[in-house]
Amino acid sequence: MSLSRRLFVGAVAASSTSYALTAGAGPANAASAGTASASAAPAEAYYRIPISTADTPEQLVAKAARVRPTERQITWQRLEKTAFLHFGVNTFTGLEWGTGDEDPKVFQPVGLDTDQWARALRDGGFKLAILTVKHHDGFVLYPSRYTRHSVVSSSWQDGRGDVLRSFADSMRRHGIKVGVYVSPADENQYLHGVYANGSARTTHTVPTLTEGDDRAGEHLRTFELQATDYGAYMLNQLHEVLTEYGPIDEVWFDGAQGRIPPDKVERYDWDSWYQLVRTLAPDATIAVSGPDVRWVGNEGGLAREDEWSVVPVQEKDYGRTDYALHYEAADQGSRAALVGAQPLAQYLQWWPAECDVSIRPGWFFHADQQPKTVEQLTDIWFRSVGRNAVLLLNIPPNQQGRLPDADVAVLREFRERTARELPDDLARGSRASGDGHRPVRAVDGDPDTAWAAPAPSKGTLTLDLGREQSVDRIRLAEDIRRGQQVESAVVEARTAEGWQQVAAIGTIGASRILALPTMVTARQWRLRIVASREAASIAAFELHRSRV
Ligand code: FUL
Repeated sequence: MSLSRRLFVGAVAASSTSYALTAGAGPANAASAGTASASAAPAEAYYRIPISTADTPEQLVAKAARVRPTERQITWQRLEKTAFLHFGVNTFTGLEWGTGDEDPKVFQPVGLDTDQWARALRDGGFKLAILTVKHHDGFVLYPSRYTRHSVVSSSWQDGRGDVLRSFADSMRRHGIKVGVYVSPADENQYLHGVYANGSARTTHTVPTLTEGDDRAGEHLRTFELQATDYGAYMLNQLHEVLTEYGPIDEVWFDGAQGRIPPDKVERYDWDSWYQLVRTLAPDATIAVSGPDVRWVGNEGGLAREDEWSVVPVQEKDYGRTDYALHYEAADQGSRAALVGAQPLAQYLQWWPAECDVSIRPGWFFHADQQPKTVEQLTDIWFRSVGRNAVLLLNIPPNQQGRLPDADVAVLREFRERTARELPDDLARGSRASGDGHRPVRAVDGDPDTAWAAPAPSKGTLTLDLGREQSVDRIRLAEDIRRGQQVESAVVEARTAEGWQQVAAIGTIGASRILALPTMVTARQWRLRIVASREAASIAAFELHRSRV
């Protein structure tokens, strides 16, 4: 049954029926899909487009050119730098993957200070932070009604502690959006609960009221969803998190299994989980094992030089978006990649890359490890934010429940350093000319306006800075509301010898930041589109002289 035809029950059921997760099957795509969903939201009409082995290479690229991000993906992409906080029983046992059998009393963050986390992240320039509400060990950082393997069984704060509450309140007070990591793998539920217990997928009412449930008697909106026993456990926890700690802006479903034996893996109820998230947290991107955000394919925080946001995908399990090419493939989106993926791919989808990496060697805090240097973080920033991806940097709280001073200092210096990499934009407000429409819109500093190149694989945008300027950093951006189109471009500067090429690139996407090998001094600069799918829309052509 398609998601859009699942019915909600409860007081507001009627208003929920227009929901459709696979929004790409909208009117514009229906003809080729043959799977039209009349309820798809118009804003998401091009989020994914079906393809088949019958498509010619030209048809494939024409479809890729028509794929567009959703509003929530655009909002997410503009965050640029997001933070991860791995915190839980592992913080106290020294493990990276817990056993599921930890004594909850090991969890003793006696100096928990989430305001300190929030100040450090704000001062580091982070706009969203994701907390490991539950890692693979299954220990839960808020008092869930569905397990005792949580903060309630710790003597810390006499079992009345709630890290998620404290975290969410602090982040919001400091203007930082809240994200949650809820691990599908759950070793405690595997050992002592319902994980992979062989239960059938049946209809569950969510939330499922527990004995003495404080919500009993309330006018509660409920959902009838297909799930196994463990799938329902996840749904009930997601319901708690999304309704009692929201608004939530990113839900991170990891793909790893922890220590659970590979033959004991649950078949996760992705369709029901996604449906609940979409309904209760409509602005949240569902990341990694999810349809909105793609894991870049490594844990070093590094995007490909040419990183595509339009990629071939297949649907697995109960509706999980998966790569059609291997997740580590060096090329996920060029014309050749689209053709290469054809045997497995079902759709071309806007599935942008998120680059996760830890500031320390481990994801969890270990006293003997040190944070990366500002140099290392800046290199990662060039290769993530500067390559059409969002950076997700993990800063693990220590056993006190604080971010270590050394890491906090590095975060602040990292922010100052990236500001010095791209100080004042020397191209802002310069005289812009060129073919196509409104060249001035590439230099007005507004990400929502763009120069429109005249035709596919054509267009030259020339800037006259009024006087010679020395430049060693360039930032380019496509208006991704018009998709990702540029496949090849060059930047040139007019010197005494005439126009000289200073950089040649493949993709641009939401942001492409270039560090030139040497300073180039010129009054006139131009961007030439060499190859593109549809006509390019360039929202930013920035020139900087770094102060590093
Ligand atoms: C991985 C997990 O296994 C690690 O523990 C960590 O949470 C990382 C971000 O994702 O898949």
